[in-house]
Amino acid sequence: MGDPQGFEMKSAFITGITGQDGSYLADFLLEKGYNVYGFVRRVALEDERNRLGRILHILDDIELVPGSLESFPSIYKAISAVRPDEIYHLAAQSFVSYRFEDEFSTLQSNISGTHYILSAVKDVVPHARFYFAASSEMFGKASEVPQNEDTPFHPRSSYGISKVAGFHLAQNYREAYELFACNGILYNHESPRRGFEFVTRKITSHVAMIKLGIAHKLELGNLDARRDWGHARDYVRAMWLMLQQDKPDDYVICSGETHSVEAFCQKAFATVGLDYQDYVHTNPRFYRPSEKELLVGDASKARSRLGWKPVVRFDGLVEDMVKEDLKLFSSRPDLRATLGPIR
Ligand code: NDP
Ligand code: GDR
Repeated sequence: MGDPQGFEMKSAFITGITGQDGSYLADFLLEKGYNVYGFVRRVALEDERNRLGRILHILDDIELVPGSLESFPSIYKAISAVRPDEIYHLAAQSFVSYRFEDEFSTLQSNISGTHYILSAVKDVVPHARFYFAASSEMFGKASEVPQNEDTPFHPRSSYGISKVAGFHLAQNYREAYELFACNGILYNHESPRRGFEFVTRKITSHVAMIKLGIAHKLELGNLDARRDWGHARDYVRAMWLMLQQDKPDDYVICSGETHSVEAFCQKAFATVGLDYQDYVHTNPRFYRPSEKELLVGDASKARSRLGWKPVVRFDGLVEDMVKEDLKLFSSRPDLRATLGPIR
């Protein structure tokens, strides 16, 4: 597709565009002048308000293509119709669950979905550039701290295993078929668009609801668990930078510092003038099996090769999330009822 001056606009195909990262990436690419296409489940198109909430503001500027990660024909058809220059494969079952019943769907969607997309890209647009959303969960029982691109993988959840498989699929398509395929090994990144089941958003949504008097306590699992947290807006910029290089490669993207869940609570409650100790309780239901290893990354390679570094630091992230949740729950107190039991 071209613009009136004859400048060739690039097209980007994003799987997972309805999620946190996909929505920020779409904002970012639109600002750069891309034609943006999003691969979405058909049910999402029938329930815009609930399922397209993160991209409602850009619906007129993007094109949505229906399909599912479980269906190779739908993926092949979508990529053939769009013929994108860049593919960002972000769709996945992304919650790290240790529950047995989640194992099958996580492995099935995440591994086969990635395989189907790579295979379609190889056949239809072999010169396109491909990004795979890999994860720090691949390091799992990490053998060193901090982790970098050379740290061996030792995943401890079906989610982590599915991401290791996706990582190797992308690497193999790069080596065997010369696809321009990159893996971004991203550590936790959060934002006001984060799903409510993840710990940061669980905390900030409760801080807002408690401040507004529509909730009275917050139940969490392990308060000593530590994470390397950054802002999603910074991390989608890294995805794009990877695909603009001369050669495809793999990169760790992280803040390089860790904070505990308790520190996140302390900061989030303090932002609205409350003491977290008055509201936070632990519940064994939210504990996970052993999390002894410290996941913290070393993004030196991204810094030197991509010129990437995060702009938003821990305090700014927490404040942004609390501020936006206060606005959200002030205007929509009914949302509390729709949240259900947050994991
Ligand atoms: P979200 O959970 O917010 O979004 C996941 C997206 O995947 C949604 O758009 C969802 O669609 C889509 N999806 C899930 N299953 C299917 C399916 N079967 N068919 C089609 N679409 C599907 O995740 P994030 O935005 O936070 O993360 C993006 C990617 O980055 C994921 O792959 C995640 O594993 C990975 N990642 C995330 C990190 C983080 O800290 N955020 C860190 C490292 C990696 P729907 O809305 O219809 O459910
Ligand atoms: P994570 O994110 O598993 O790291 O996966 P999550 O926010 O779910 O957990 C972070 C840490 O908080 C501890 N925790 C709790 N977690 C949740 N969800 N609920 C609780 O009540 C609670 N209490 C304590 C957890 O034990 C954990 O240590 C995210 C996802 O985005 C993945 O897709 C991504 O790959 C990784 O980050 C990097």
